[in-house]
Amino acid sequence: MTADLDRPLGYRELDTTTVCDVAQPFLAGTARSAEEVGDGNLNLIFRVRSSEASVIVKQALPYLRLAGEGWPLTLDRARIEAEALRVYSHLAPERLPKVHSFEPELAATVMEDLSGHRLWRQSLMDGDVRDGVAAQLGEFCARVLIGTSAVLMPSEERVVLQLRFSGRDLCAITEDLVFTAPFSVADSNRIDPAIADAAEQLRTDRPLKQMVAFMRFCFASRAEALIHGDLHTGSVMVRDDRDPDARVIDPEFAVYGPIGFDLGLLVANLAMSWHSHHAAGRSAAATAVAGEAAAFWQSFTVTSSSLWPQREPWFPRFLHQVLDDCGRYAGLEMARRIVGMAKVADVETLPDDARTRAAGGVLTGAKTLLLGGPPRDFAEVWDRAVADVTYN
Ligand code: SR1
Ligand code: MG
Repeated sequence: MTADLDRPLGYRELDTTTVCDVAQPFLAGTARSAEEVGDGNLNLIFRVRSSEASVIVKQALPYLRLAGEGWPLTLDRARIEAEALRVYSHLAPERLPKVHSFEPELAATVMEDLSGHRLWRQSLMDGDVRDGVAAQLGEFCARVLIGTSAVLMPSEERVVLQLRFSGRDLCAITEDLVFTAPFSVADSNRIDPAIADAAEQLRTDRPLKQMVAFMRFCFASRAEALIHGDLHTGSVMVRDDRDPDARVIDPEFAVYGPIGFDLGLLVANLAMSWHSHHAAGRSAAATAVAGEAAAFWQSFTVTSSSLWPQREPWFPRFLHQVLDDCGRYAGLEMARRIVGMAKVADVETLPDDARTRAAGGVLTGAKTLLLGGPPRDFAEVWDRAVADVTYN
C-alpha cells in the first residue's frame, strides 16, 4: 500500500510547536518545550517537556526519512508498532516503554520518555558492555516469541493477530534491503571501494545466493510468531545502572515471521560490535561482547524451556531449528549492514583502516554463517560469526 492511499484525513506532519498539543493530555504540568530527537531512518521523534515531566511523541512520516519523499512508506506502520507494544506488554511488560496513547489520525504514539536510558548500540560502542542486558533480552525474546506462537497462544487469538499484523509493506523493505539488494547490483547499495572485491563475491557466489533465496522464502512464508522484525542493538535502550533495565523499542516492522529472524538480528549486531572492537584493538571489549552473546542465547533457551508446555514433546527439535535459522539470519543482517543501504555506527564510525578490517571480518562471518552446516550449539554459531579473522 502506498502512503497516499493510507494517509488519514487529519494527518499533518508535527513540528516542535504542534507536538505540544498532542503531548499535553499525557503530561503532568504545562507542555513548555519540544525538541526533535530522532536520528533513525524512518520517523519523527519528539521529546516534549513540562516543568515536571516529559513524554516522547513518535510520528510516522509518509516516506522513508533516510531516502526522502521519493520513497513513499505506509503510515500503517505506526499502528503496527503501537499494537505490537500492546501485545508484547501482556507477555513482558517490564521490557517495553509504556504507551500512553496511539493517535491514528496523526500516525503518532505518545509514550514513556526513557530519558535515563540510552541506545544499547551506543553503550556497546563506548565499550560499556554491561552485564545483564543480553540476559534480559533473551528472556524477553522467549516470552514474546513463544508466547505469540502456536506453542502457547490459542489458535483463535493467533489468527486475529496474524490478520492485524498482515501488512507486508515493511516486510517488502526487509526483503529488498536484507535479502535482495546486498546480493545484487542495486542502487540502494552503498559499497566502500575498499571492500569492492568482497562485495562482488556476495553477488557471484552461487551456493551463497541459493541459501539467501531460500532464507528469503522462509522469512516470507513461515508465520511462527509475532516477531519484532528489526531487533538490532539500536532497538534496545539500557540504563547505566547495576540493573540495566533493558527496554525494547521500535517494533514497527512487526509481523508473523520466523522466530530465528529476531534472534539472528540481535546476534548479528553483537557480532558487528565484536568486529568493530577487535578491528580497533579493543580486545577486552570484544571479549565482553562475546560473553553477552552467549548470555543472550543461554537466557533464551532457559526461559524457553521453562515456558515450554509438557504437551509439546519437541523442544530439542525447536531449539535446533531456531539455532540454525538464527545463524543464517545473522549472516544476512551482517552482509547487508556492510554493503547495503542501512549501516551500523559501530563499523561506520571507525577510522578508515579499522573500518575496512571490520567490514572484511563482518563479511567473512556473514558468508560462514550462511553456508555452514547445521550448528551443534550456539558457540559454533558465534565462532562462525567471528570466523577466520586476523586483526593486527
Ligand atoms: C529503509 S529503512 C532501513 C532500515 O532501517 C530500519 O531500522 C530497518 O533496519 C531497515 O532495514
Ligand atoms: Mg527502528
